[in-house]
Amino acid sequence: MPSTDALDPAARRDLLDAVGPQGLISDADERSSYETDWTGRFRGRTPAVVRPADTDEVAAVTEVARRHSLALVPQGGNTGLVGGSVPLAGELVVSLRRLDRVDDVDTLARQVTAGAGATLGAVRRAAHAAGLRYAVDLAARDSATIGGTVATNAGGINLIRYGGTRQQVVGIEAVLGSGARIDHLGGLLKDNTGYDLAGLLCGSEGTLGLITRLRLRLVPQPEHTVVALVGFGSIDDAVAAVATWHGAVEDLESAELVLDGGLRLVMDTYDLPSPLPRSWPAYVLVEVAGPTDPTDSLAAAVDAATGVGDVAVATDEGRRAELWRYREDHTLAINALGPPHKLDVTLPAAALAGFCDGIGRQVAEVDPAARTWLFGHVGDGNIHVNITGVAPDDERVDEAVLRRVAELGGSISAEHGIGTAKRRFLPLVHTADEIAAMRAIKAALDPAGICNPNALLPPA
Ligand code: FAD
Ligand code: 2HG
Ligand code: ZN
Repeated sequence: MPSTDALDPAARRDLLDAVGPQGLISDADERSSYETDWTGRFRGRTPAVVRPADTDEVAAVTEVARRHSLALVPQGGNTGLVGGSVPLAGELVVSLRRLDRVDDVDTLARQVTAGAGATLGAVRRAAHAAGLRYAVDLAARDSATIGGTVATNAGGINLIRYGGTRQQVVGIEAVLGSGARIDHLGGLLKDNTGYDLAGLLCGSEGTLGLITRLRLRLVPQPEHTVVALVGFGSIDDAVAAVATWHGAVEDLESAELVLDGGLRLVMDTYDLPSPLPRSWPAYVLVEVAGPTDPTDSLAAAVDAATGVGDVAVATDEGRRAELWRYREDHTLAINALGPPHKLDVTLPAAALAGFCDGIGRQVAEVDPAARTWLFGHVGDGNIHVNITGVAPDDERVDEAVLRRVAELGGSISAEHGIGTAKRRFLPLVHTADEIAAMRAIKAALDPAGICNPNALLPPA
């Protein structure tokens, strides 16, 4: 697929016919925020940003792309962390953000239909107003779009309880690279009628088509929520405690690991007070929510854990949010140090603590200037390895971490996806036959290869 360093006049004319002047951004200043990713590590260039207003316009744009052999990068909120949403090879950016309608919540079915461009926050607010909750949540909630979260199969802070995005999608509308439309928004919970196309598009990272609308399941709102930040004497103790809470604590919503270095960075960057009287090598932020007050059962589980130090507990919303800041603001605080390398990995339970203990040293052996930050969804075995002090295009530390993860039987992407950043490492975790099967699916649904051709699958 040729890249589109410049758009030829005929293609521009056809795009204008497809989306109208208000749907096409050519001005360099206006394009720039679509060309650089959230971390600042991945910077590309696009000849134009196309902003279709509805599904018909999305279909018309793909038709123009096929006619003129234009590669497309679908883009939602551009909060992706693996370089998959920006035009690194001169692709056309297709922003889905104008498809932002959220329909009335169907309280009987406990479902809602939303346009791909609606933010996660907007969907969550609509569900909340109807007395329900959309179960996926993450810190970029007010920028990330529902389409982007489905395209990346986003995980987030509540996966431990409700599953990831794929588990919430009960219907999908999309325009495939071939031009074929998927229109399956019925939301039937039992629908055993062949290939799971919604499941396939979930996590496809824009490589098969453009997602335009979604039908999502909603869950009840909990009546009581309690958050605790628990200090531990070691990472091993923190990881072991979370493993026991898994079975013992009913209604466990989140279990997030924070280390002392990261906590200090957040405190220093945002001038926050220390959350506990003393500092500890490791912390777990744990949230429990249910129909009855879970404070006592959480306190009992914390007391029973080994290596527990100080504990801060919050039940009211404001204080809970204060405690969450120490965890959620890691991403912003690390970014303030310069574009990080982000490796979002899962480890098998038995390898988790050892990996966390040793990986910083291994990175330093590869590049003594590198600094490693670890945090994340420890309850799911998912650790975010952030590395600062390394040039954006120097992949030696990425390779060392991902090879170590693969040796330990882990995954090189727990939740952010493969994007462009990790595509060359996909063979570490998939066989040649598996990658060939993925290529065959891509070739069948996007035969002209117009959809995000430089993401996910390794270079041929
Ligand atoms: P984009 O970044 O615009 O795109 C991401 C990918 O999806 C690209 O490959 C793009 O081509 C494709 N895409 C986007 N929209 C569509 C569409 N409509 N149709 C087809 N393809 C499409 N991720 C997690 O999993 N868990 C977290 O806890 C989490 N926390 C985060 C916290 C912060 C502060 C930030 C900045 C990011 C976080 N992320 C997290 C990463 C990011 O928010 C998610 O990957 C999110 O799902 C991306 O949504 P988006 O709309 O920004 O997609
Ligand atoms: C989170 O869990 C996100 O906060 C971002 O997935 C992780 O910054 C990161 O690496
Ligand atoms: Zn995460």
